[in-house]
Amino acid sequence: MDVVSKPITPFDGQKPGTSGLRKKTRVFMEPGYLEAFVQSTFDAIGGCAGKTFVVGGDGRYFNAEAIQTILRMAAANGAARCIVGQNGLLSTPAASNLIRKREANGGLILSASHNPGGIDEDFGIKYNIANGGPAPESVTAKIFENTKAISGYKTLGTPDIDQSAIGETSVGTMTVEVVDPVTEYAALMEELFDFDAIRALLAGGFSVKFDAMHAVTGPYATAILEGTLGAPAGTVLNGVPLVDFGKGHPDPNPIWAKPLVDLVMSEDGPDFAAASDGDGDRNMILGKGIYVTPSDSLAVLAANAHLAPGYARGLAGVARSMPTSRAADRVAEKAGINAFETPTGWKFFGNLLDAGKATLCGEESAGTGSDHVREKDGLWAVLLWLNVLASRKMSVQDILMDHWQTYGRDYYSRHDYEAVDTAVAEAIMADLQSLSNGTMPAGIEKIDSFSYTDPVDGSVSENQGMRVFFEGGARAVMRLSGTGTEGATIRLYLEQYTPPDGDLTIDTQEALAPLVAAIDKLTDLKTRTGRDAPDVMT
Ligand code: VG1
Ligand code: CO
Repeated sequence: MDVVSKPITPFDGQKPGTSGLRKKTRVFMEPGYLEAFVQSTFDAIGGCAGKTFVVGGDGRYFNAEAIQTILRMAAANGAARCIVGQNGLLSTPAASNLIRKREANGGLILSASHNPGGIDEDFGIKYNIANGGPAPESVTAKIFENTKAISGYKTLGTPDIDQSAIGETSVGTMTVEVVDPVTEYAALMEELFDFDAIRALLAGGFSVKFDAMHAVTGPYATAILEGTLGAPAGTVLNGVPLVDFGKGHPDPNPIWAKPLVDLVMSEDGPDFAAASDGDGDRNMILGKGIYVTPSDSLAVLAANAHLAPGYARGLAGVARSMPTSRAADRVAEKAGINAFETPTGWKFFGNLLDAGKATLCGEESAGTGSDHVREKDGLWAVLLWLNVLASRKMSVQDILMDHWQTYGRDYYSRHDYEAVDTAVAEAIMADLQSLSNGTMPAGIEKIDSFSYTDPVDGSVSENQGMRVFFEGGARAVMRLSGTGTEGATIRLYLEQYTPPDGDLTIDTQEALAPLVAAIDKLTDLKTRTGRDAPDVMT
């Protein structure tokens, strides 16, 4: 095996964000760019000698080429085996599952998630550790340090492998195993859920639509929903993964999955509908005539998970990211189980799940998951909802109303201001930071900057977003996105609690309008960003 060492100089800005490194695809295609990050990663984990990695991605433009590069580099760095999804495809949760099931040392996942794909759109890569979860900050910090000092990378001069052929082949002395991306994941789902009950629900005429948005979940949803569970052909929409996601934003929210929302709001819409994102870790849940906010979905699932066989013994606890509404906390409190509030990003849930402190986790950004893997999992959330619906024999709307009548309702919305001038966005955050140290303006109880101490390893993560607590219980959170590739994205998270005997059926944006006005008064957001409305509201 002739290892080739190629000299290289560091690239600026290879700092992993909320979920790995994301850049414009053309940036990743610059000679040596991907290689510099991959070598820095291998060096950060103490090399590859004798190790096994899982490699796959969401199938976007440059996915297949990046995999060939990674395989040659892994082999040159001494890895023993790489397990690769057929045609380079692995959803993020399926990759997490494979890492765990096959006891791999880690994995490289290629995705920019919900960001569009294509030569002029976005690409991304992240490293997951042996527990199947995103590398913690201690590892990503080391990777970033390495990228600043890198002087070369190792590769081989071997030809590309055939990613479509299931079975074993080799790259240098390393074995490459191409596996069906769906099989092991589908088996795991069957262990967790009452497939017979879901089958009976569907056979009884309960109608379902799942929008895979031309992203990675197509093959998974088709095999499980239409195959194993017997949903009629056509249940899965946009089920064929495309390198450019059919030119869409594979982001399962009411803006980017509008056709699906319109469908459930129509007269003859399905009883239940859902969508997933580019890499299959997010989910959007809809019922006939209703959109379930991700924060509510987490709370409803926490209250009902015991109805699924995999969670029949109850939950150890529920964890949510800080900007996610406090609806899940109310369920945890009533059930007498742990509730955790972590910074944004799935990597912060790993320790809680590994330690058995939390069973369900969720983020307001349409991410829900459990201890079955160490990533959020879109299709899992859909199947858990279907299991709950099969068991409770109620509509989505009735389940939600029943939930609010028990726990009260946290009216919730996120407003995004995209591609804002970075200096302006940073100044808005800095001003909020200084406000937190002064006397509180009228109507505001407290402003603080969220900092998290991991209860398992004691690591501290500071500056994870500004929180504004209003008198009367409303809360607003502001933070800058760590996944964007252009300028800054300001995320404004708004929530207002109404108790069970309050008005539970107000329009969400109407319920939150006073809060929006108060935040604008506090930060002068609209004038400073030059926008009269957010780009996206979810
Ligand atoms: C966003 C979401 C966050 C999520 C992250 C990765 O991050 O807000 O909740 O964990 O994306 O999800 P940010 O920093 O842009 O707010 V995914 O599906 O893009 O891997
Ligand atoms: Co995603």
